[in-house]
Amino acid sequence: MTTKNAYPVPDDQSLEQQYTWAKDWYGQYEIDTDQAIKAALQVPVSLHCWQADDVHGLETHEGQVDGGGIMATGGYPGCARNGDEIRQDLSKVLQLTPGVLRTNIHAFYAETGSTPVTRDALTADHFARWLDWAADEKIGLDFNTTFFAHPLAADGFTLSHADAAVRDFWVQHGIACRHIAAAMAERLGSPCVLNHWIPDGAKDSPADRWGPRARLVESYDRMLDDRHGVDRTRCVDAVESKLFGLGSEDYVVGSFEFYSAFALTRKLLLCLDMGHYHPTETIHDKLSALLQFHERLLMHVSRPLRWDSDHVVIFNDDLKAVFLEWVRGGALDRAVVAMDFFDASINRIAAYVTGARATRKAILYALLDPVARLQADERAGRNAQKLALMEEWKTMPFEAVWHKLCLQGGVPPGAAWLTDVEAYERDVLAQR
Ligand code: RNT
Ligand code: ZN
Repeated sequence: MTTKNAYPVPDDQSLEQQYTWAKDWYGQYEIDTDQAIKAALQVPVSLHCWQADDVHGLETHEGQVDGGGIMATGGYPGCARNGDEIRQDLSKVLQLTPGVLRTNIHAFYAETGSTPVTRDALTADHFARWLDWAADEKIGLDFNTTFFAHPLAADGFTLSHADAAVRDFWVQHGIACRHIAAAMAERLGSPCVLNHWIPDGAKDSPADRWGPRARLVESYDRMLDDRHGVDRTRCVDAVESKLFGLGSEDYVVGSFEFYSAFALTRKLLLCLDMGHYHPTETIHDKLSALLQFHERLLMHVSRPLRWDSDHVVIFNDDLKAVFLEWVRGGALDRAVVAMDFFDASINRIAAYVTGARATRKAILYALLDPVARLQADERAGRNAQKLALMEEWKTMPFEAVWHKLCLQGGVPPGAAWLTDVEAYERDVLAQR
């Protein structure tokens, strides 16, 4: 063991020895750990930009309007205050997280200088700095319409609003964002997923659940009309459902049923956020059902704690179950993975890295699963053997393979990345 810092990791030689042993052990079950590492590193994970600044956005000139139930709690020092600081933080996260990463930005992270630009008039020029940064980092960008934190969203309705003028503003925002997403894809040479989430809903006992949903269909259809000339191979529209939110406890217009049917009929990507269901409901069982009909699914990797709390993602049973499902169905290439959480109560960079590394870890864990063996046992009625093997798998020498993935991905193994984050906190965050 080297103990040159507070977060010791085994030396390179011990790591190599451990890996050789683990490789052999998994190999006896016909699992190729080298292959698993290679495949796990290649799955793109889209890093959300909004953990860096507690989902504030950059529209300072318009004045911040809260709303939509999106609120990071906590007051840990070091919050990013502008686009440059957010990008600086994200670059640090990219350095400490293994594998292919992208970055996911929200429309209200536009940088329009001293000229206020309304959301329906945004263009790719307002994201020039993001584009330059992404090109520099050699990563792709994903994008999101921002239908919250705005005076025209303050009464809880946007695309489904009863007032046609309000709906129209948001439709125009959607169209503007679709053009921006296509431009991002063109510039960076990789399709851009444009996710749409709206806060629309009612706190209590709506007398009309039908009108808003009918209007929502109509608004989206206008927004997604191909006559706007948006190239769908570049801008990949996704829609995200939700069960309830702060201020929309009784009724959410864009519910799961609404969007599953809508996405299917309009050939859109359906987005499943891990925190958007009943408190005891998890998403892994939904995959094999939805994927009979959908080509791909977008996942918002998040962690609900008693409610849609957006806690930092950790390597827990829910996360493992989700990626195991993708792998057991031979469908990992149909998963579109994006992170969505925000915690302002701890070091924000550590929050990012913890969540992103946990996500990559769960992908690797799933790729080391003895799927063929488990499924053969099940077919043969050897269910006790199947269950016992699933249990044994939880204590296989996974750690050694994870360390190896980190080394191959060019990032520190173990907890050593915390040394970097602590230095960054001292030198950068504490100076803000
Ligand atoms: C809200 C959705 C949505 C947002 C981001 C900021 O409940 O999860 O994805 O978290 O768009
Ligand atoms: Zn989400």
